[in-house]
Amino acid sequence: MTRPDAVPALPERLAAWLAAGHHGGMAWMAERTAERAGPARLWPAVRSIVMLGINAGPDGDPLAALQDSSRGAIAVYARRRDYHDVIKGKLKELGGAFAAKAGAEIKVFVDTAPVMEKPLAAAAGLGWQGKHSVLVSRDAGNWLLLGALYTTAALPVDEPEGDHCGRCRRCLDACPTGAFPAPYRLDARRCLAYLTIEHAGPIPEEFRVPMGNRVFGCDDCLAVCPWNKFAVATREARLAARADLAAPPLAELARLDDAAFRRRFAGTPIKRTGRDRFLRNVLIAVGNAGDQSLAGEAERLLEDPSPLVRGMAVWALARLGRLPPAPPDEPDPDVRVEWSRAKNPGVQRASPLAGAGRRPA
Ligand code: B12
Ligand code: SF4
Ligand code: SF4
Repeated sequence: MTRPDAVPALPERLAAWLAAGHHGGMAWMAERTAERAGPARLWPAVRSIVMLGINAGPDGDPLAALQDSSRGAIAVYARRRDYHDVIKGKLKELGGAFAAKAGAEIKVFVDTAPVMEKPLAAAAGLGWQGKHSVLVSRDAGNWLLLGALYTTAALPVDEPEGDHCGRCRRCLDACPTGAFPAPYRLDARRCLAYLTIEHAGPIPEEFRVPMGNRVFGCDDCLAVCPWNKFAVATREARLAARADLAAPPLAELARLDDAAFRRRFAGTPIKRTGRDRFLRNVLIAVGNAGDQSLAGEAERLLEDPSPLVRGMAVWALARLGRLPPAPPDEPDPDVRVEWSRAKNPGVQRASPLAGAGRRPA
């Protein structure tokens, strides 16, 4: 439990992150910033904040899927039912009982409003923000997922948790794309979680090879944290991992049309990207797999109605050394660029991120 004004530095820190452009294309992060950094601006009647963390720990090695390049690696949090629904249900239950007993008003949020959940959770004593910026708990490592309950009741506050990262920098060194310009700072534009989930267009070329077979999200910086030694698999039945999402074969994923995508990922966080963005990611993984038996999947997707998918099919086939002649009538300019890059690999396309955030020394 904490107070709405527990972290006075929030407006300044959020402003610095946005000013550096580290939010990339997440324009919604730059909207309602006063409310996001100031809980009392979001709801003037709020007097206390209860932060909740649910243990969503994996039941095995979270990075095991990276070892098999013929399969897609999906982040731990997305291999199961959408946590937003699960946590919101629990918050409503808890909040309803609390409101009735305390005679206070409540509002509950799980990413449904401008709220900065990690610093509030740290202020409420759930853990501390590690150098990868994610909340680390002494008990659950960095596998807690968070939710917030704002209330008009004046509650006693908890002590904030101190920083226990010490000299460790494993998460910073594990990042395959150098997304941390400094400890505690993340440049989302270089983060594979952002690029595979939030980013709408073609993934900038410099990140395609480092993506490997990650088709949705990334857990590398989380998985290496030594505090995970105290973590256990989630005991929440509604967050149990779905076996079919642990490491699905790329050949299977490459065949999903819109309806099959929605059927397969209904109720999971993966539905967020939509089929075309997901197939974009799958095709990059196909290119990186180096497996000629997957070339047929990419060839078929050269004819896909989505330019995003066609463009990545070109890239995948070029990487597999199986590029056919370019069609004379490609209508989409982005796909034409992919063809010309693939045919003239020496010509470097300027990255929109050139110079943005380097791997820390
Ligand atoms: C936007 C967002 C993203 C973006 C940007 C991530 C980011 N670090 O900001 C992207 C798409 C990249 C992303 C990725 C992931 N996300 Co996300 N994301 C969010 C979201 C919606 C907002 C985060 C935010 O406010 N960012 C703005 C920045 C400015 O805030 P900040 O990260 O706290 O930054 C702080 C530091 O810069 C710090 N700072 C600056 N200088 C200094 C100096 C010192 C000494 C210190 C201590 C701090 C400090 O001050 C800032 C304010 O606290 C939250 C949900 C929510 N509403 O809070 C989920 C959330 C953070 N995500 C979550 C998860 C699980 C992930 C992924 C693990 C998913 C995955 N496996 O692919 C990755 C992790 C990547 C990473 N290393 O962060 C969970 C994290 C749970 C936890 N234990 O903390 C959250 C809380 C969702 C939830 N409800 O559980 N995410
Ligand atoms: S989620 Fe992956 S890409 Fe993003 S910061 Fe962590 S290790 Fe780097
Ligand atoms: S890996 Fe090390 S530096 Fe990173 S959050 Fe964990 S303890 Fe902190």
